[in-house]
Amino acid sequence: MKIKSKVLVIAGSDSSGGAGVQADIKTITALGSYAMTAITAVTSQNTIGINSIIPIPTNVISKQIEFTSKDIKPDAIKIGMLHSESVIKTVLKSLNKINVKKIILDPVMVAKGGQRLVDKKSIKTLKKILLKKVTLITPNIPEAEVLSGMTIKTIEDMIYAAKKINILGVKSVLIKGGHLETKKIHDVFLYNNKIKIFNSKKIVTKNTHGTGCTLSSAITTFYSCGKTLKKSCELGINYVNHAIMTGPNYGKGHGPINHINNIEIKKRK
Ligand code: PXL
Repeated sequence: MKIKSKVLVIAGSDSSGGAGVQADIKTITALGSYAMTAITAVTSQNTIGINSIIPIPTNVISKQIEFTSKDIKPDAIKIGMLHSESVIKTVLKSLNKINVKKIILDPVMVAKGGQRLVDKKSIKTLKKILLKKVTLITPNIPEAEVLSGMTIKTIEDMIYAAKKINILGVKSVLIKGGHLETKKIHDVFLYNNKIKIFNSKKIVTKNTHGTGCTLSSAITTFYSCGKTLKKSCELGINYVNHAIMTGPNYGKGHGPINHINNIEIKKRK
């Protein structure tokens, strides 16, 4: 199989392999592209919870981004866990040096088990300086509430919040509706002042660890290959839904999803 594109991931490591950089590499690889990484922090965790988070020094983060990209230029960048203000500032500085246009940000705030992955100050900084650099942001409902400063209970609220986040300077917004108590899942996509709602079946399972990381990586990969952002979101959502449906049911807590579902689907044909 020929490699279709190159994607740089700036994110944290998840030792359990279901989320973070591990989910990103698996997703990008399963979708036929080449993954590179800049690790921001190392977490020790399993499907039940997080044991520790060790930050990587900011000069090491910038070296990973700049030294790698100088040699192999990424077609797109996916950003995940940025746990502190200094990390956000460092990442922005490096992004300004490498001139890559397609940047997707998953504004990671808390893990599935409820533990905080970033400090409070960093969210303010992310809103203030990083969003202007970003092509698409992919918050879930709690993250969209923090970013927009409003409570979200309905699809109309999601649309209003997307508009509020758009005004902060980010070009497009995909708010994931999985946390709302609706029959189906509705993901709200705002781009060029237009709204598109993606509807999916709700899959009842506790095994959803890493869905956010996986979705943003899948979207970045499709987008890096030249698909439109709207099509990339549609294909990314589809990929994650299949990954949830075929999850391996590992661990005693929130287990991982099946990143190689794409390969499986092709084999069956
Ligand atoms: O899913 C959010 C997330 C992102 N990044 C890292 C994580 C997690 C959740 O556990 O560990 C490194």
